[in-house]
Amino acid sequence: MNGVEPVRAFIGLGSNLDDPILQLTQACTELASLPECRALRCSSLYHSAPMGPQDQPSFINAVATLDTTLVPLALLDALQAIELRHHRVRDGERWGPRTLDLDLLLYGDEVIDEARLTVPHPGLIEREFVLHPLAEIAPDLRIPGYATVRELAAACPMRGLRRLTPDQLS
Ligand code: A4P
Ligand code: MG
Repeated sequence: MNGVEPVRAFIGLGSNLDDPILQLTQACTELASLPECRALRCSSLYHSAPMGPQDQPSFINAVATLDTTLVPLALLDALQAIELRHHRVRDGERWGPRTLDLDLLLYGDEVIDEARLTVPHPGLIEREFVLHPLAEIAPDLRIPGYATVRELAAACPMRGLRRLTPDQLS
């Protein structure tokens, strides 16, 4: 990383196509080798019911954290480049199935409202498949404008969310 002070960012990972467990495992490795980034942790993988259209496979979700000197839009570019390498197709269906979705959940305590980027991610505070993995790796984190992750997760129903056990990963 360069001389700029790094910022801690949190990334939400999701997949429900083409071997989702492998998609997420590989994506965590790719996040770890991004330039100007130092990967810190990836949560366990979680099995979740689809939010949005129900005629699609269930999802695998996780949250990863890294320290970075990339500015937010450069980090978003890097995340979208990884999505493309995973053959992510955007066909216009909102919340439709995808090989890999990488959402920038938090970038330090910055609040960003730009055409291409909203941070904190708007779904963060109500999605069980984001809050519970995030609570596993950063329970004391305070979401700008809200509460701690621990408090938000405690108030968020599981809606069938399950942490995958080691034998389910192989
Ligand atoms: N964008 C703005 N802010 C951000 C941000 N913080 N992080 C813009 C990432 N992107 C951000 O995203 C559309 C545009 O959002 C991007 O071009 C970027 O400039 P996209 O990835 O192309 O489209 P999308 O993901 O289909 O749209 P959306 O509304 O972001 O969907 P979500 O919120 O990502 O939800 N069910 C389960 N169980 N688990 C899931 O992970 N995911 C979704 C998608 C639906 N149902 C799910 C899950
Ligand atoms: Mg997305």
